[in-house]
Amino acid sequence: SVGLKQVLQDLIPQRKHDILELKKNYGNVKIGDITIGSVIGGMRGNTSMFWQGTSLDAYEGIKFQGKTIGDCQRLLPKSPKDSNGKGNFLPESMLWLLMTGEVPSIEQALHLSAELAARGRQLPDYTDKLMSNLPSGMHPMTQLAIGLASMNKGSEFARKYEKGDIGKNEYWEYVFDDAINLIAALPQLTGKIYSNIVAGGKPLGQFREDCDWSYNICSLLGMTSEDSCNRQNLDGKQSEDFVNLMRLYTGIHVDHEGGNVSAHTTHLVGSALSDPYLSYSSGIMGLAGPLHGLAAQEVVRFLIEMNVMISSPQSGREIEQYLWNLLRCKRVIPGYGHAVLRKADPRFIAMLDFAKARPEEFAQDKNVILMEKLSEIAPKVLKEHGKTKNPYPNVDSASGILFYHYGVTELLFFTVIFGCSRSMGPLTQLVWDRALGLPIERPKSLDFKSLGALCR
Ligand code: FAM
Repeated sequence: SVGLKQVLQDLIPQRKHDILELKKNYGNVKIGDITIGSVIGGMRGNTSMFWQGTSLDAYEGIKFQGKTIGDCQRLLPKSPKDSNGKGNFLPESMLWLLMTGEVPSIEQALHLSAELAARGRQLPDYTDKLMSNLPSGMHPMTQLAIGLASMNKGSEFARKYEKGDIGKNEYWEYVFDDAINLIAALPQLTGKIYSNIVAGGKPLGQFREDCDWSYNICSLLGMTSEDSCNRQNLDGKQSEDFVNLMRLYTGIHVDHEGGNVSAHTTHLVGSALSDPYLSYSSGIMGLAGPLHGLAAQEVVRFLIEMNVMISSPQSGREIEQYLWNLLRCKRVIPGYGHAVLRKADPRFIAMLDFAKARPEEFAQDKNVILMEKLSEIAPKVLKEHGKTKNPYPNVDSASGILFYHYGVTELLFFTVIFGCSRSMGPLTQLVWDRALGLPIERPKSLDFKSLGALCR
């Protein structure tokens, strides 16, 4: 079938059987020990979540249903409209892979893309009005969380649950419909937020039902040479490159295992049977934190500030000095370090490769040059400093500065684009959570007294 829901319908009985078997036959198998260190240390090392779409290896980085970024770039269908065929895969293909575990055919990917475009044509009236009336200057991530939470008014799952006429076995179907509607609405919602920030709410571009999800995000930001006001006067090639940057970025930021703040929050809130809009809106609130999704903005600010202070972005000695000064002031080097990874994030490398493949475009961009140079110098400095467990660049090291290059310069806005992409992984898991009948999450907590008792 070319229909994602139908394919899931066929897959679910087997997976449900598998999870019941695991519970029945292996429910008491031990996975690891929980230490006091992990209880007071952000639960590091506690392997305690079920998450199917992606897995994260400290050295290999992210895998999407077992496939590396390189595999995905080779295997996942691209837009047939790409003029040179060298573009990035469609995030819609990635969504299919996450949901089903299978690489979609081009027909399946395009069918899903068309479905998202048909459902995403316009925002619900009430959300549109609400977004138009938000106070100016409101943080873009607050706007996104509000917009998403407001869409719970149209939640199929919440409506059916309230009526009391669905059984547990059917939950996933309505969660699926909400999830697809939510993802479909993100280009319009993102465009609305951006227009609130830069144009007093005046639309910046057209939504095209015959175009893919990422193209519509770009058009509604006013960043394509057709269909939008083309705020930055990008020529045809730049505009095509920007759409491909968006496909690349939104294709590889979809998910990063279950334990990160945005994914975990979505899953936790959803476990209380809050609908996908409320669940993902909560995830977005977590993504807004500076140690999580907001880091991309910090990196851009950092690169711009450093370029003012040094004589050239190629000056290794001055960069090194700048970093040491920062560390002496007990500040972190933004874009470096990771809670799980212990090597350069392959998502960073994919973004860097995007820039390297376009030497003429980026040759004069001091910030992009510095971003690249920094990735050679910062790991050496952090290793010598000796505290950071992962001295290598993380995902946020490159992405923001590439958007900045093309003219998206409103730093607080970057995380909204992250939020578009990140919807796909956690919402996939939410569908599977309900399909597999996973229960409400309720870990046990300990106070000082009980911890003390364990130490005696
Ligand atoms: N610069 C300087 N010091 C750093 C550092 C960095 N980039 N990364 C870690 N450290 C320090 C850290 O502050 C801690 O010091 P204290 O013992 O004095 O508290 C020590 O090294 C050990 O930390 P860790 O175990 O290596 O890292 P954590 O797992 O606690 O934290 C990060 C992980 C990502 C929060 C941390 O590396 C950081 O703050 N990095 C800079 C901010 C950033 O780039 N965030 C983006 C994360 C990204 F992947 C995402 O989620 N979007």
